[in-house]
Order: sequence, then structure tokens, then C-alpha cells
Amino acid sequence: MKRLIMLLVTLAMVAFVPSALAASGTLYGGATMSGNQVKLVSDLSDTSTANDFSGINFTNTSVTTFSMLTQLATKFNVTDDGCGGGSPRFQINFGIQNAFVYLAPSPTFTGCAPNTLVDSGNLIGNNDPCRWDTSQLQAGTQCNTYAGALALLGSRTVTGIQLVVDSGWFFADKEQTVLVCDIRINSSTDFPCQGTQPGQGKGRAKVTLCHHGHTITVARPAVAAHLRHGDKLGPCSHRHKHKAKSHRGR
Ligand SMILES: [Ca+2]
Ligand SMILES: [Ca+2]
Repeated sequence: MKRLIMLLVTLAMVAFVPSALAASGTLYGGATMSGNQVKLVSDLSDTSTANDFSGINFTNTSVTTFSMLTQLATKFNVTDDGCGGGSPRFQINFGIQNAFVYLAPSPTFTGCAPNTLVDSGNLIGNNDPCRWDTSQLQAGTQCNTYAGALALLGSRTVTGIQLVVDSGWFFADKEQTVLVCDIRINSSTDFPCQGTQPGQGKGRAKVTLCHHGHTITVARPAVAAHLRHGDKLGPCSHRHKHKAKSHRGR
């Protein structure tokens, strides 16, 4: 009997291990990759409406109810702009309504240091007055804390999470750019600031070289070694090919 209970306990523990599937993020609006970071823009200064707002939509978060969301954090850099007008922020979906949590420092949520990568810290448990905005939800308020949001929404099902930038209107140049990375949702980290840069990792970006009269492509990290032994950047010209041939002929 004791062994059966132990087995059941073990099975229960296995069942509660967070899913190995990491949260994945999909860029939308004017969002693009900039090295390892995601560049979120809100540009109302041009004719394109596609970049008026941007964000990352996170799926496979393994978050069920709001009370199961234990970590929500990102590093962010407002480049030459600031925070203000409500973004950058995380947006937590409960069906068609959202709770918002602002990244900017308390108490005004506007004064972000330009050109500085700062960490929001874990916004779950953050009880700064007005850090959380639950006004879209019944009995919610624009000026809430995590404790208030938890009391209101703890048992509600989270249907989605986004990181959003849409405050271009707030700035004189009608444009806001925010770089983000190291986005943590529960136990997973999306878009790590450090590590393999998209397009620069081993075997990713290829560079074309002329190697002994043959045009070859090599991974970017290997380029320096090739140049040291006399390869030339770019495809071989007729002259290169001819030179290599005459070398071989000697
Ligand atoms: Ca625009
Ligand atoms: Ca700007």
C-alpha cells in the first residue's frame, strides 16, 4: 500500500513538471529582428500603417490560469525615445479582454532612460501602485497591483500573452522604437540577449569566397581563417580562375 502511495505521489510530481516545450514568440506589426533582439516600433510618422504598432505573440506558454503565471519579465531598451502612453507593456488575454502590465518605472511609468538596456524584473508579484491595469475586465481598475490583479483574475484562464509597443503618438517625432530580449515567461526564456545571433551562428550565414580559383561558400566564423591563407572575398573572377589554372599548370 505504501509503495502504491509512493508511486502515485511520483506520478503526480511528474504530471506537474512544467512542459518541456518552451514558449515561442511570433512577431507581428512592425516587429523585426535586430541581431539577437526584437525591434518593436510604433511609427506614425510615415504612410505605412503596418508599423503603427508592433509586438510579439507568445504561444506554448504552458500558462493555464493567471495564478499559474509565476514569471513575466523582459530586458528592454527604448533607444532614443522613452516609455509613455502605455507601452512597452505585457498584455495578458482573458478571451477578448486584456490585463496590462507596464514595464516603465513606477510611479509615472513614463520615465525610461534612453539607449539603456534595463531589466523589468519579474512583474509577477510587483505591487507598485498602478503597475497593473485591469480596467478592461469586469470589476477591474486602471490602477491595480499584482495582488489586486491576482484577486480579480487568479482563477481565470489565460488565453494569450503579448509584448506590445504602440505609443509612437506620445513622442514629438511620432515614432517609438523599443529593443527587447531575454523575455521570461515562467521557466522559459525567449529571444536570449546573448548567444547565437540569428544570421551569425555557425553554419547559418554563409559568405562567398574565391578559394584556389573555385567559388565556395563558408560559414561566417570560418571567413577569417580563409582570408589568412590568401582567399579573396566574393566569387572568383575570370582572372582568379586563370591565375589558379596557371599555378596548377606549373
Ligand atoms: Ca506608420
Ligand atoms: Ca522617436
